[in-house]
Amino acid sequence: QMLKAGLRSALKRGELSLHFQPLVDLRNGRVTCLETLLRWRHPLYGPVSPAEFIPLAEESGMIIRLGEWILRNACRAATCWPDTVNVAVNLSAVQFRDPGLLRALSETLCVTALRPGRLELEITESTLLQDDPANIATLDALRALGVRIALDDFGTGFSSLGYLLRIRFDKIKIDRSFIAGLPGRVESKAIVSAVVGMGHSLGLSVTAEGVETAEQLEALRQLGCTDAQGYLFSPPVPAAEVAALLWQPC
Ligand code: G
Ligand code: G
Ligand code: MN
Ligand code: NA
Repeated sequence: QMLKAGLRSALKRGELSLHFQPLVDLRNGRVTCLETLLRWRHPLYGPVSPAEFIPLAEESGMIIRLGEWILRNACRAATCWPDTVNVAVNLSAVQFRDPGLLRALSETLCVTALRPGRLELEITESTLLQDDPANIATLDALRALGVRIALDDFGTGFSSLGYLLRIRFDKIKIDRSFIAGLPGRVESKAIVSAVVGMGHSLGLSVTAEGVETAEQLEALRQLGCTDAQGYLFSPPVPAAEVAALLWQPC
């Protein structure tokens, strides 16, 4: 419809931009990574959520070109940050299944000269939903490039435990619906505690998403979570404001 047509010209007209939200190390308050979140300011409708327009871009196939644009600009931005700070990029399911992904990715790493270990690709459980051998091959090939893989929105899909058996992820990101119940709700605490324990036993770092209160943060510290992300630390900010975040530990 209207949005779909608008999306095609949005890139050309400069209506799309990248915001970055920090992940903070719970031991020392340092920013370990920034997650890239796409923003679209439509000339008539104002800000449109990626939750609304990414599915449209997937339907039209435009997500491939858009995804490459996001990757390139995110990697380019990260080259201006300290080498200890990684950049995370969300991969849509359509991008993940695209046979051109690996080539586009190695090209991006080459052109931007970003150290591959600084790029974290966030893949949701639902992307891996079909137990397809091709998924394993893709994940293996991505890891062979030297990039890191994070399992995003953990706990909201259905399939990831089996994948944890066969794939080396680097990070688990616990979905914010589990964090919302902290510190009071015993079920939330039990689940977060179990995921943190499992993650650490597997040698993975564990990030809590959607941390909004000091009480949640304290609970996550006690549970041994590796790092945290959420409005308590910072909303997603434009690239120009990242420097201020990096110089002001939480
Ligand atoms: O930023 P929030 O900002 O409202 O994002 C909403 C949803 O859109 C989240 O599920 C987020 O992962 C997804 N999203 C945001 N930016 C991107 C992006 O660059 N690529 C993909 N594939 N998804 C994104
Ligand atoms: O699906 P993914 O985790 O990639 O999406 C990140 C989404 O979470 C974005 O929409 C981002 O704006 C949103 N977000 C980031 N921090 C918080 C928070 O503290 N609370 C809530 N409710 N949403 C958040
Ligand atoms: Mn994400
Ligand atoms: Na998430």
